[in-house]
Amino acid sequence: NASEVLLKQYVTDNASQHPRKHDTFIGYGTAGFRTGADLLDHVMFRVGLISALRSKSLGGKAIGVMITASHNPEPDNGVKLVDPLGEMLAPDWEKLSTSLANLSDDELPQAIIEKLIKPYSIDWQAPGLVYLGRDTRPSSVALAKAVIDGIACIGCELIDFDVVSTPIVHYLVASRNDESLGEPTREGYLKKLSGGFRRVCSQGKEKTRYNPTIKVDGANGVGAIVMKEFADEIDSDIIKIDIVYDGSSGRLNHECGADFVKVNQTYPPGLITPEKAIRFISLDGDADRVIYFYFDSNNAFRMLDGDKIATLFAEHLGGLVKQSGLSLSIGLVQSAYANGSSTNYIQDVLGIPVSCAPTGVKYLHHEAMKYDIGIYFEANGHGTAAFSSKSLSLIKDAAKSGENPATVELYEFTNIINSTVGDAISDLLAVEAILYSRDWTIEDWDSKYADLPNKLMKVLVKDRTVITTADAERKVVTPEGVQSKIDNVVAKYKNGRSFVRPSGTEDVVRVYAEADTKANADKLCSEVSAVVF
Ligand code: NG1
Ligand code: ZN
Repeated sequence: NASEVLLKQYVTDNASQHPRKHDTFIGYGTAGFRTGADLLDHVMFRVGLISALRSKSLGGKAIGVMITASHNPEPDNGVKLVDPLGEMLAPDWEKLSTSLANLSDDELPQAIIEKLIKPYSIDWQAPGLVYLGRDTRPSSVALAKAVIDGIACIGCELIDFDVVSTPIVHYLVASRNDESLGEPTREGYLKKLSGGFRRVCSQGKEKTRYNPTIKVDGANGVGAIVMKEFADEIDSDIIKIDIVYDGSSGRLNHECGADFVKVNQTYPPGLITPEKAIRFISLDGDADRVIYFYFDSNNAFRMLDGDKIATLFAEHLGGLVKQSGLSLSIGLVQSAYANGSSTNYIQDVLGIPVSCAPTGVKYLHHEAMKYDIGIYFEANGHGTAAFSSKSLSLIKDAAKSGENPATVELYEFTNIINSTVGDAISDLLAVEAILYSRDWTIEDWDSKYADLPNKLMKVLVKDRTVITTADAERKVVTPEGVQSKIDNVVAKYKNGRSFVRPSGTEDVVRVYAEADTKANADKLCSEVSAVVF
């Protein structure tokens, strides 16, 4: 029909501005499309098309597009789509995105009709809305232009938020589609989180242990920019925020940031004088991951990762729920990378149920939604507490009278916490508010349980897809026989645990091991790698 002919003509004309210049296969993985920035121009144009049509297929609801390669090196880039509730893209559209991204320019126009317009009965001339954001990578500017061209080709409203963190894009999309979540502007985000934080941190009696000074490692990325906005918004009597790796000189994620600290289990080398008694906080390149660290009285480096943050959230929010007398279920979701000690602490000491989901926050988020308050974190510092709409309205109503301080505080945590997705700065504010509320030092927090020494290795293989797993990635299914060999090796180690899985974001296989000592964890990790490869 005429409308289809017209659309095909538009796609043909505009795609020629963003031709597919190579035939490297690029798939929509756990973090969207992610690879070298120079391979992505045509993918971005197509993502523009897809995002506009996704919005139109959902009656014009806002859809998000975020251009970033997160913690990966600066020359990489990537893009992911955000669905209307602020959640990750629906799985069928992930598959469609992969298939459309890898077609030739000639095949594309007809495929848009056959794979999107017809099966989803999309009126491509109906209204649509896309929210666009990008990180600070130099390549993100041109790649954003390609997305914009794709959106314009379909004809769809676009709001471009320029340089912004990934979690802000999730918040903006979610609040645009559900106004009870807050005002759908950057200002609205800042005001909601900082307001809750300020109110919690000006309550209660004088603090004797909590030290309101923090040093934030912005990974030389957008996190530094957003953190600066919060520092301007929050009175320095409440918290003193010093930002380092703010992007003024060093390269993005280079020897700094949350991934560097977590993977190397050390502090960024540029922090020349490790100061005692200060909390250091490393964000990643798009500000959705956060890792705490400090130097203890012996000047030893101590790291508090996503598992430590998750347990702190669980302990505090769990306590507030009890004190408020509200009937709300609370649970915690981890991935296989969670430290065994954290799992034991949450289950045995806190008495809060724990479940394990496959790597990737979308799986954790999904599992967390089974609770009224579902806390989930990856060990690498990506996570949040997801409040169900039932819990949000219950807490809000109960807090109105102001009678029970625990209920009021719980309500304020629903403002501080970006419930749509892991958000480094929101998590940081929540951790600080909890430490303040409990009048804890970072040592107090750290002393709750001791991490088992662990090791994470990357192994380069010819074809990582030969390894398949089950049981939330904790057991190898193929190649056959590998799992029993791993079991035999693990059995030799005290507190030993190890697993192997193909990465969803890099062309490597990851091997994880933990054991009673660091030397044993390292040894177990090498032994398991040797068994597999
Ligand atoms: P892969 O590459 O699938 O291991 C990594 C992280 C995930 C998640 C994704 C998305 C580890 C071990 N894996 O996934 O937790 O954050 O990247 O960014 O940290
Ligand atoms: Zn990230």
